[in-house]
Amino acid sequence: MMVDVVSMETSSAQCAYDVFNGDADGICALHQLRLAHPVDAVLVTGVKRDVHLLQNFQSIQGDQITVLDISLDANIDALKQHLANGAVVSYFDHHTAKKIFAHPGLHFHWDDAVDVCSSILVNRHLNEKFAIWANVAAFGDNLIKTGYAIAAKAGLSIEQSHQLLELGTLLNYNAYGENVDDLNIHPAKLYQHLHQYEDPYEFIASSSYFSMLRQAYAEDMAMLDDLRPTCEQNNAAIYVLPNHAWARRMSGLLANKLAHNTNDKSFAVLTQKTDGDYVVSIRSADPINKPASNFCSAFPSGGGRQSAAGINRLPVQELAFFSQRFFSYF
Ligand SMILES: [Mn+2]
Repeated sequence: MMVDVVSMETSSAQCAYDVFNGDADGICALHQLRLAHPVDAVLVTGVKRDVHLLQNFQSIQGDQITVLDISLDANIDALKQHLANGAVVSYFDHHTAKKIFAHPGLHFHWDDAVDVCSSILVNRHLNEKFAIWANVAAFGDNLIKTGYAIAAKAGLSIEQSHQLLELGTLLNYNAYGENVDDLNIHPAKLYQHLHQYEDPYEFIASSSYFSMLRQAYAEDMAMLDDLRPTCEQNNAAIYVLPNHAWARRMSGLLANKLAHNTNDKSFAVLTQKTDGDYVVSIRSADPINKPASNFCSAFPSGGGRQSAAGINRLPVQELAFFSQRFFSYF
């Protein structure tokens, strides 16, 4: 559970809740909204993959709930409960929302276009008042072309665009981990600190959090440089990462980096969870003939897309079986 009661009314009076993904997009979406409309709210957030945030607190009649950058489908039951309690919900998101329904208490701002993120939806809602933070978020959500397009429209130089790209990358990097203990900075703390800066360049120039993240990211990246595959054949390789916080922060980045650097090899990155089992990321070098999603769906907690897929839990005793199947498939 990652409820973060950072500031809470002491009575049972009505409350405001700001519920946001702990990544760059979630933080920049809330930052823009609260620059425009300051509210003293309870902050509810977590690691990037912790998207079931609406179930983490109870609401009462008249509560104001703002939800940013987490899927409606993943929160449908809790959302219905909050609306039934009489809460008013403002929701901004770009993830799956197949279960959307109409309700007088629900204000839903949604677009799943490939060049949209939640911060861009908030930016539209605020008539581009703090567009530069949507720019940071676009870079953070890996919408690189969109990020450069927003920067060009704002007349930013290449140097200025690169600074926003680095900021987005670092805010996004900070959200990766199995739980908040793996992170360099708790996302609620990071948001509160960043919220003091209306100008991202001032944050880059003077925030100790920014320099801390820059250094941590460089150190984690250096750990990847020394990694060698645990098992390797002509068409495929398996990397097994140790049970360390840095490995849980970097596993997704490693899989992307390997796939980016080599296009004739498929990869499996296995990261040990705190309980000893593995999380698996697969990248296929031949997504049409050897889809990663097919390989992963043969495992109970597996799934994903043709080029990139994963297994949420691979029991440690199935490692040899996994390795055999992986090399025979790829
Ligand atoms: Mn997002």
